[in-house]
Amino acid sequence: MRSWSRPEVPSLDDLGLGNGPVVTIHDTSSGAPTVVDPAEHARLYVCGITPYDATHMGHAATYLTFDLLQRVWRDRGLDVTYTQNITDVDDPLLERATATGVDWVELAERETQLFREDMTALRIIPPAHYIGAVESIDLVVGLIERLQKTGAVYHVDDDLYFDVHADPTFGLVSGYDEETMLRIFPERGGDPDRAGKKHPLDCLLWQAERPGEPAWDSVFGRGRPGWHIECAAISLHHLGTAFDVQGGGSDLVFPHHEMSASEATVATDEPFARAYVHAGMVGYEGEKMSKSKGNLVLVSQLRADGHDPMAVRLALLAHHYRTDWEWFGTEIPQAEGRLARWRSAVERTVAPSGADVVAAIRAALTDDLDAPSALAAVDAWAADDSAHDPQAGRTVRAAVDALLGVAL
Ligand code: 5CA
Ligand code: ZN
Repeated sequence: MRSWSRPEVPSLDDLGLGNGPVVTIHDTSSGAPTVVDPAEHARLYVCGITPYDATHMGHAATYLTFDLLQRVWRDRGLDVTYTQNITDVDDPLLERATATGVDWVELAERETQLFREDMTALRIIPPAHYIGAVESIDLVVGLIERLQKTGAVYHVDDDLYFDVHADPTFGLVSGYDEETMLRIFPERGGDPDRAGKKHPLDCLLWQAERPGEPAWDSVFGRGRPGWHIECAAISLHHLGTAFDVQGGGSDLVFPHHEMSASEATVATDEPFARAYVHAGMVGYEGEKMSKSKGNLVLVSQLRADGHDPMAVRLALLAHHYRTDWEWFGTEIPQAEGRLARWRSAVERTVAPSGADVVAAIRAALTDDLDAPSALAAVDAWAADDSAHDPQAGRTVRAAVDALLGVAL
């Protein structure tokens, strides 16, 4: 699939500021901070949207999290290969298409296009590989065939299931006990009670054609892929095994990332990702913001209301990515105030040391992507009217652009 336009990212090294430090980030799997410092080349996979409704602030917060990770990696001097999927065929998309009388392909295309426009406006660095499920059917079929060879696949009627106990490390990503898994599984697309399964947690790999639903020919008969195997197949193909970070919102820890990792590990006999990184959930009106509940604050609506996308970005950056938080609406005027203060501060002919601000932003972001502390450092600089550095405005403008993605 076509990705979206790439924002300019200034090189702080080219400005004489050297490269930034190594990033430490919280890994869900180990439950501890982990250093992600590949030699030259970082590989990132982030789970993309299911395109049946417009991008909301929760999605934006999650993609912004991994945008920050890319920016600190780039500032470190690394090349980054970033892959993201689009779940462009799945139950909720088909259900929405039927309910609204729209062709499912058109619905997916329309919402994916709106997502691209939102990501561009927010200056999110695009993935090098932006890959739809529909264009990856062959990859998925190939991965299921590899799994079959290990004996981890069985039939329930004409559908294919993954035997989670084929993976001795099953549970590694979430660390949940079986009771917790069984509670969450049905809430997130799982079918623990389906008759004929070997174990309630076994997950669908291939769903045989259902009347009126899209299906593709395969060696298993006509059908369509399960959700978890789609991300396993796309990431393995475009990034290889043991890539650096598998990312998404915390709602994907289990079953999605657990199952994808298990399927990939059993098929390849290699680790899937080195670290699993999860953004907290953004809520609204007392509940997780979600397309299915309809309690949405849309990026496109904020844009249409005339808000500067840089203020939207700053509103998101004011929250640490790992905390769950609730949208109240007051965030936008606060962010607009901050944006105006920063814009006038960088125009000063002399200002306090720019290099100190760069060091403070780098220190904050490489410490588990602590954006609120980075914002506080720029706030303090903007409020300080002692003046001695004639280059400071230029330096801070470049750092805020390169590291925080905010164009002043
Ligand atoms: N297509 C799948 C992933 S393969 C999916 O979860 N799609 S989604 O459209 O529901 O979500 C897209 C991304 O936004 C996921 O990473 C998800 O974890 C994240 N997300 C969804 N809702 C929220 C929320 N309220 N707050 C923060 N992140 C969210
Ligand atoms: Zn995914």
